[in-house]
Amino acid sequence: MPTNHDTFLAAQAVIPGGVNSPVRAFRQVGGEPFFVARAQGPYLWDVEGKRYIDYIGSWGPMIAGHSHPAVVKAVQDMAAIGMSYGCPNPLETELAAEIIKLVPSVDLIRFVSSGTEACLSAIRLARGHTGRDRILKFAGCYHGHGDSFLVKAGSGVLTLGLPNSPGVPKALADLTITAEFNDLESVREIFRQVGHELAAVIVEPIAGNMNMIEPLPGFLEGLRALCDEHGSVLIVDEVMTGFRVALGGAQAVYGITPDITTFGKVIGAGMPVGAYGGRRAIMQQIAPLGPVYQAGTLSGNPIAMAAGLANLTLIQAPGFFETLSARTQRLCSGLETAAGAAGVPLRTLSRGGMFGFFFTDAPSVTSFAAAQRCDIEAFKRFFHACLKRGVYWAPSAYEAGFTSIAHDDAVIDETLAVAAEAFREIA
Ligand code: KE4
Repeated sequence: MPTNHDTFLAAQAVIPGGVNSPVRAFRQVGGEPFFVARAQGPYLWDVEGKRYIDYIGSWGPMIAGHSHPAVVKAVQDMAAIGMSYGCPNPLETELAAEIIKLVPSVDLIRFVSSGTEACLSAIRLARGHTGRDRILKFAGCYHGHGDSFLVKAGSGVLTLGLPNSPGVPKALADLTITAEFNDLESVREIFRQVGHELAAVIVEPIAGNMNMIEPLPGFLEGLRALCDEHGSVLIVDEVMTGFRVALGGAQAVYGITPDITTFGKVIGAGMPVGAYGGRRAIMQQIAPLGPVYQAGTLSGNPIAMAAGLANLTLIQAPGFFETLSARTQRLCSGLETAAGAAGVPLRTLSRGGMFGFFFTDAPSVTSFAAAQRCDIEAFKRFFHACLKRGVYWAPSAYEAGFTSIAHDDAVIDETLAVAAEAFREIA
């Protein structure tokens, strides 16, 4: 039986860092990543046969649990009659209609193959629609690895401590202005100075790439008002929060109406899918209807569409989000209780099937700076103390966590028992 270490060495011989996405490399937490052999429900098994309770779920898509039978059947049935056509197929229309039904702000939607592609396409569309070049994002937020976004980005960029990525032309990076999440005054000031030049504001409605930080009351509403006042496009990046924090996404939770919404993860159920959609007046400018170009060989891939449709059917089951939310809340309150019993300061929060926890005694964490002041070393120790006991959190203090409907009460109880031991170990 191969070891994780040998598998990692083999991977490093042919793949940069041995991984196809940097955050998987355990660089922030230390140690070496394990390599997954198979997954089922809430569990991963590594190549050595060790089982983990998985709180990443492929970074969000696996909301119904790994290899849900309905999703697997949809993929198998579709694969048997075609893998990819490069021609339109009815499933694209079905999935588009399903998303539009669930997200009223979307009149038209275009499928792509990743969240990155969705976000960079949305920015291009906003720039084409307004004729403006500048965009505004928030420090610590992550919208994929498109050049315009690798400016004070979150997720893996933050994990690796890369303020900005080399290779992004300065002339392009200079067109990206960053403000502070939850600091509406910092946004107002930028609009005062260059509002007439801003093509778009792009925001994660719940920041999930600097750990998890919810919007303060009035923050998202303020962005909407400023965009209306200055003729800028409001892009709400729901790649992570879409169909994850609520059936209608974060925009349903906070009552915000984007001009464009980006999607990913859950709508593909683990298959490569992203999407961007929004108001007809904007979306109809996308080629071939309009002049803003965007294309993709595998966009609307039938297997990915079938998987996404199966996932969206599963999450519309009666009580799905009520059950998912209740279990995630129980996980978080149980973590706080266990940490408190060990004298470890911990704050948690959750919304639907998304959660975060911070090693801090601050009453709450509502900014990127506050997230960076938390005890990262304590997180690293806790991460490994849990990992060796079979519970797998995101290998970075700057990521959110994800539950699935397969994380039943017994799985939550097992997790909390492991966490209690881990908190005692690190106290
Ligand atoms: P992808 O290109 O990775 O499919 O999506 C980019 C993206 C866009 N917008 C938001 C809000 C996102 O969270 C992401 C990707 N999320 C990270 C996890 N924080 C993906 C994990 C990884 O990079 O390996």
